[in-house]
Amino acid sequence: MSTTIASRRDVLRAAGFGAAAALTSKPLAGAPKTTKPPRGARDKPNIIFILADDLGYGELGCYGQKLIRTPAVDAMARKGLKLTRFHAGFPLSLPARCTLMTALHSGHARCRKNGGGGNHPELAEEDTTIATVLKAAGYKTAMTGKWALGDRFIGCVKASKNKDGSGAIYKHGWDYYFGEPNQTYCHSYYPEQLYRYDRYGLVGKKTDGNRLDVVPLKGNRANRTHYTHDLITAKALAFIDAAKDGPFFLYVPYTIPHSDHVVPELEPYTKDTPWQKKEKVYASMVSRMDRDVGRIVKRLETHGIARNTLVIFTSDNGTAAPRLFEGSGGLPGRKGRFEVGGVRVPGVAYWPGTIQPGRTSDLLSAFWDIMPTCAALAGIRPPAPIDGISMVPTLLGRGTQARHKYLYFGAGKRRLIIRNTGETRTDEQILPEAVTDVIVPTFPL
Ligand SMILES: [Ca+2]
Repeated sequence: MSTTIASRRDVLRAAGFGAAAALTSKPLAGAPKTTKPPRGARDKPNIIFILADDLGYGELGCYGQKLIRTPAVDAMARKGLKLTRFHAGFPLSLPARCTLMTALHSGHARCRKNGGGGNHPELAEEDTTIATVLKAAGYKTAMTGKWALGDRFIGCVKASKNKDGSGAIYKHGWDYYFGEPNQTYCHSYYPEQLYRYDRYGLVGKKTDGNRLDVVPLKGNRANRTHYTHDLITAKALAFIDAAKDGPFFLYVPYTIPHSDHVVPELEPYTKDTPWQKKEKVYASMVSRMDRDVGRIVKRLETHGIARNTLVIFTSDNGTAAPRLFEGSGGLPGRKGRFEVGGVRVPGVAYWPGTIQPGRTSDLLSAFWDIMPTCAALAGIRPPAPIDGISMVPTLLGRGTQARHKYLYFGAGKRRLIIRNTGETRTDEQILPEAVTDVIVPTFPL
């Protein structure tokens, strides 16, 4: 396989990928796999990454939302760092998550379309994810919610799909999983089953390491007993309880507030709120998500680990909210559009004692920066080449922050290039380095 990767990388370098590669730390043969954590950061902090689904740039109070109440995330922003030019990887879920997991933008990443039904693109086995990197650094790794990057797995109750796919969760660095990995099925909030995987028995009964087990929710579609968002939160909290001695990485890819637009209770938007029903339902979903983000932060305090845990809250693409809420926050475009409003998302980082309260940064940044940021905090070298740049200097407010010249988002001829200050090249000059064959970075273990 190494021969294949080397030859691909040579081809990519010839195609102009060298500029992007130069932004990353390139692994050397025989180089140690660990590096020192950055000054000012605690050694191997816990990391929690909470991802809302389809929450636009303007849907939180701390980003100017006037109607939907989001006190918990607003408090995180007030006590932490608010990014004003942070971007999802793509204006749609699946390719955005691929950029997040692999630190490659959509001109280099594996999955460049959303797919649908039974035809979703998936990760290849040789792709390195954030979970793989942090696991190599000694972290316990968990995901509760929407994986989306591989839904063929052993254990699936649909017999026709009961086979091992290259994007199966258990092949990509996770110790624990709970949720529905299929990005179409996961949008039912009252399904008849979910799935779990717990190869070390961290949260409950140990499971086989190479399959997902069904969690039956019989009668749930009719009886509406188990709202999946609530279950996802409960398992996230259970993992924190189990892994509190750290270090751990918890990825919470919520399915909320994506449609189906349905919620158990309309509070806090009562019958007196002069909105349409669908607007109340939507706002209730966002406020429920916010409530549960608050519960996650509270749980850290309960265990006395808040000061040793970085919590990042963001969303996977632009808004799909009812127009009443002006979810793009005045930006052009929304979910699915290659415009700024399709990809710019809230980005809140909370880490009491390390991130100074009340800060705002306009650093041009995106999903592909998350892996190298986590790797730097964990003291491990990320794979290379990747497109991401560590944001640690911005989080800590110290050190020299490397900067992107541009951010690239695209699929075929639909594309968006967001230039940073000082980048004056035309699209035609940028595109040859921004769009290549799939990159397969090397990650020496
Ligand atoms: Ca989405």
